[in-house]
Amino acid sequence: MQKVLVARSIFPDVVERLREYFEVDWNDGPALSQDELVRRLADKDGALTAGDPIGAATFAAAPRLRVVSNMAVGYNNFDIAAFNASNVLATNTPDVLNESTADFGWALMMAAARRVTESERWLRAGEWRGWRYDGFLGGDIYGSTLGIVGMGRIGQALARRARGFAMRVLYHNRSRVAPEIEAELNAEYRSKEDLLRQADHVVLVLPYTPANHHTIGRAELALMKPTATLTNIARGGIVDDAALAEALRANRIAAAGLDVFEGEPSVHAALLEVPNAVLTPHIASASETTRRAMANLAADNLIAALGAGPRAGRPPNPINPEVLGKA
Ligand code: 8YV
Repeated sequence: MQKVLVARSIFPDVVERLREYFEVDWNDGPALSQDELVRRLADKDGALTAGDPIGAATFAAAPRLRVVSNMAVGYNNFDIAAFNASNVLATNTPDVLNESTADFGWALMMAAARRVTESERWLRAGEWRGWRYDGFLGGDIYGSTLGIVGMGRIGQALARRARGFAMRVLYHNRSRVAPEIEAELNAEYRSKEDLLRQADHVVLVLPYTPANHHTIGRAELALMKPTATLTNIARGGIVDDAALAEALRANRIAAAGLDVFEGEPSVHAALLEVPNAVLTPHIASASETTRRAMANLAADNLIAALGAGPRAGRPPNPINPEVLGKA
């Protein structure tokens, strides 16, 4: 029987599905250290990960490994060149999280603009003495300008929701999306700089790549309106968190909504101190339904890539399909 490692705590019934086909080594606890992960992969044919770093060092120590299935759409934890060099298939879980992640982007953006968590902390601290005309004044969402950086599937789901708020939608992306999608979303392409200058609410939904490191840093924050908000539901490292904390502290922008951080689960100390940041622990895809769909899709990919189940040999979401059949 083939052996697989489930490197993370996931829904037990999904692990049971895997047990129908494989001998499963399940790490139902905190994330494994890199050494422990490599050690436990040594005799495995496949693995299910969620953000765990996988690259050349893993493959050197795991000669049987044929597939690593990431329970995430983002796969910046995978060194794809190393996967290709070792003929290991990488898979991810796109699409099933688009709508929940877009919902959460809106939740963060609205909470930041209308100071939801800041005013709640104040209320809970017993500071509320009565209504005031100027209590926690924020910025409007309705009728404002939304700027989406990264117009992939999640960016488009975000844009679709803007219609109900009568927003103007600007976007920036590596390349323009098809004219019919621009027309459907009523979205206008801008350079990153123009988008930052013009948007009232900027939302980041682009993948992390070395080229996107600190796409938003001191210079970019300086372009934004002092009344603007910045929301990051993409990846830590896309924003320079130290520069952002400084901009928030000095009120150079109004507020931020952040679900991802450089070096998470650590959060930059200065971000923890500023009142105008809404901070959540990487939960944008975390609706019950969506996380179940992601876990099941990650299992489908693993089962199919190892030649089992109804889609044997045809995993639904190969990232590097060129290695299929080579292992
Ligand atoms: C994952 C995410 O749950 O899919 C992604 O890229 O950011 C999240 O939905 C997380 O990355 C764990 O793998």
